Amino acid sequence: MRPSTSLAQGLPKVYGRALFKQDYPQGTLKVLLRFNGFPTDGVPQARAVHIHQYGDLSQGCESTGGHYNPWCTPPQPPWRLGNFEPQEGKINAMIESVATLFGGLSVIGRAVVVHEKLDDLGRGGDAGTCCMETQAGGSDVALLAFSSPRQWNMHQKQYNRELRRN
Ligand SMILES: [Cu+2]
Repeated sequence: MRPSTSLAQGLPKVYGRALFKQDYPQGTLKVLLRFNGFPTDGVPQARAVHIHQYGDLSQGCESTGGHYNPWCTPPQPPWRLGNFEPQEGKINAMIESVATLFGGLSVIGRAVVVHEKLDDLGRGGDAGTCCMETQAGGSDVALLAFSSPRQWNMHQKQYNRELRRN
């Protein structure tokens, strides 16, 4: 994860990793989010983390397109990874997702976006173009690519260590 190139001045720059693990096509997809660089002063702002359609980071959030939504009316859209509130400038979270790393609907090659604000779960209108709307003000982007199990194992250990500390 690195700051979007179209990030407005004065917005926090977020770094870190979004790691996805799914052992077989019907298996549960686990997502490990480890980000830092959020403001540590004031009330923490929850952030929406989404999967966007294109893994094109050339123009930051803008070139990642809308939300990756391969199904028309899913009960739980796979692009919505959730809202996360930073603690002491960090997000350290493990979730399960209905997205998949297998087959034609795989999210590999797409983008993970950390938005400046939280996702109001559709109450604010069509979130499909959130890069172009108010949430777009600040976002940080990452490309979903294959990696060896080393990354997952290392970050899972760090995740567990931080959980124990809090
Ligand atoms: Cu989004």
